[in-house]
Amino acid sequence: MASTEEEFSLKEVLIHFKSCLLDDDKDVLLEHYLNGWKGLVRFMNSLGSIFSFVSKDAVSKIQIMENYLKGESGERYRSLQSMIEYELSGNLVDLTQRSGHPDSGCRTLLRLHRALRWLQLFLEKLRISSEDSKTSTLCSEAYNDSLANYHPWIIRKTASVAFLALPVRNKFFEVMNVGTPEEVVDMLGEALPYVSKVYDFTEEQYSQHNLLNLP
Ligand code: 1PX
Repeated sequence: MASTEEEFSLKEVLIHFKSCLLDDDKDVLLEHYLNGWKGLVRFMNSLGSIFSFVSKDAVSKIQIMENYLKGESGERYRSLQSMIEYELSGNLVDLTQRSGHPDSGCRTLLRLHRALRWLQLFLEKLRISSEDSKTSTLCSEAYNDSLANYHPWIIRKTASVAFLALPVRNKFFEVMNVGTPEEVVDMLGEALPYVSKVYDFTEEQYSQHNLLNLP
């Protein structure tokens, strides 16, 4: 019988980013968004403990969001738009410095949103990569063009060392458990537009409400 680890496919993870798009791509359902992240973290954990410092931070942010979803105002956290409206109208977001609401849904999700940009860039680089491309280079280029801009030197340094431990391209594709390298490339081509739509919509909402720099 196949083990859970063997059944785990990156395709099933990325599907969550398709199913979180609501109403003609005009909202994002947070439950599916977080399920997408949980699957990604699981994938990252399967790469080894070198990424556990990343995993811990991602898990804690997912947990903060899930607690809101499970809490008494859970219905207000059903979608991105309803969360933003609820937190802003109730003054539940620290806009200039962390104080009364240090872990608002808006600031927590913003961290995941910035990481989604890294994921989008990295997956696109993998999709168009050649067989001899170095995963660590693709990953660190994607990181430097996105998340790194928000991280202090020590985290950037730690991340750049961890990237060196990434498996080579074909091995990395194998871990995704999608099929042949060609099938992986096709799957990425199908899934990435949804990741991009989720990213673009979230970016637009945060920009409209002036939330892109939440402390
Ligand atoms: C086929 C590819 C699939 C790979 C899936 C990998 C999932 C990666 C999940 C990354 C989630 C990272 C969330 C980071 C959020 C963040 O920016 N947090 C920082 C700021 O938080 P704060 O609350 O203080 O404002 C926090 O300081 C972060 C600490 C941890 C280090 C983050 C390094 C991110 C590197 C991302 C690349 C992961 C490489 C995985 C390789 C597959």
